[in-house]
Amino acid sequence: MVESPENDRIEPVQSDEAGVRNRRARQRALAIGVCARPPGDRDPLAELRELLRTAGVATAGEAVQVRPAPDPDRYFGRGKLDELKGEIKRTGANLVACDDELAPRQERNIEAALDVPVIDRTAIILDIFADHAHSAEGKLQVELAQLEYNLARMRGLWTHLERLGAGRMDGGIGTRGPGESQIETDRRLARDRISALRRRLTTVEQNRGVMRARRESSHTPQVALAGYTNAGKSTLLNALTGAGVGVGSRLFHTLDPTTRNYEHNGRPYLVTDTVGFIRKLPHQLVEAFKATLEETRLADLIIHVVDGSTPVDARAAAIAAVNSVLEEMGADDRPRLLVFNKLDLLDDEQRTDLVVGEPGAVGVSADTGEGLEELRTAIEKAFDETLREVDLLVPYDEGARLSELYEIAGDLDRKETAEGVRVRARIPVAVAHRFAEFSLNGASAHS
Ligand SMILES: Nc1nc2c(ncn2[C@@H]2O[C@H](COP(=O)(O)OP(=O)(O)OP(=O)(O)O)[C@@H](O)[C@H]2O)c(=O)[nH]1
Ligand SMILES: [Mg+2]
Repeated sequence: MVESPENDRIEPVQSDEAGVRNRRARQRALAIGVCARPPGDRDPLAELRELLRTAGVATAGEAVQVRPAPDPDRYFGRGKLDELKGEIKRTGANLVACDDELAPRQERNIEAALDVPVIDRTAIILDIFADHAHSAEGKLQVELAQLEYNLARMRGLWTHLERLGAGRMDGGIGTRGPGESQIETDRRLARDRISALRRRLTTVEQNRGVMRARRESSHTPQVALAGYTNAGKSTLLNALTGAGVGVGSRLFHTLDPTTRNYEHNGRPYLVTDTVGFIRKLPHQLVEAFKATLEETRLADLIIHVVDGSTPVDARAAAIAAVNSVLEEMGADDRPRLLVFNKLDLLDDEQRTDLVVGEPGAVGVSADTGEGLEELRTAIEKAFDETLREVDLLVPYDEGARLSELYEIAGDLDRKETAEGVRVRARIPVAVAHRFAEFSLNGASAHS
């Protein structure tokens, strides 16, 4: 289907219809990547294979070149590109998938040299996001990111997409969503569309802000789960709160934020699960998902969920990738708690290795429930510092203030006296002054 982007109509990104998935499965990719140092027993293209699998593309073969940096014109060196021709023949690959984002020039040159379509890491991730976006907001965000990506490639796109389509009949990775309409349009129309999408997203953002403000006024601690895709964030949200959020062994299963609450020692906590991060996460996505990621940026506490069962190298890379996305989002100043998940997959020795050098980190298994109580306690402790003990005497005719206290403090200790209700509670420092007039210990008077 070809959409015309000139109007303000926001069409959802085309979802898979029956059969599309099969067509895509016929795609067999030769996965390529550049390594700065010899890989040794590392598996440098493991993640790219996983991304391709999630996108429904089979990996037919792999090629890695060790060089300090990719060649600016051809990504690989000339000699290595020649080798790839033989590799494509041998493996029957009908697509080349590159582990890095390619400059349009690199893409064109590889295609010219190998005569098969080339897709890069960013296009694959955008395609997966397009596939996994369910909410109206998610679809708008993905479409915006795809348009931004395509706009930068507009000059080459005319021939590029035609060739992609011709080489593979129809459908397939890199041709869905706005990609199709780009062929018939020009830069100006694409820009108009981008502005329209941005306007729509601003409205969504404002609505989200209203909801957030309502939650904030209740002073319930807000916890955000952040982490590499597939670390087990959604599983952990379900385990902590009993929510029924979808879980999947594919990458980027969750795109829309979900917030649920749980209670611990009488105090409610709000937990938000949202989109996972990845190494070299396309910046167009971080930009487009701003509203979604806002939940993380404004959380009182960020729980950084790490898959403890991944090999140490990949784990360190995943942790670093998450830290850098948090930084890019401007969330690196939020209090953070490191949580190693999937403990059930580890033996005793591996469990010990995990927490060495990570004091304060908590180990859990979202699957078996192991460590969840420790995690709840660690979360409670993180908020403890923001609470103040107050001792109040609330007159009987101040019933409304008393219910306000209940709402804020959750658990409180009350005793009826002749003058009023004596209340001992722990309330957030930020609101303690609101009850100063009832204070018996004076503590709430100076906040
Ligand atoms: N063995 C084991 N598997 C787990 C555990 N937690 C999650 N998993 C599995 O890991 C995979 C990913 O889990 P999700 O909860 O979907 O991960 P996520 O971090 O939400 O992933 P995205 O939404 O893609 O970012 C699923 O197959 C889960 O069943 C755990 O504690 N132990
Ligand atoms: Mg998830």
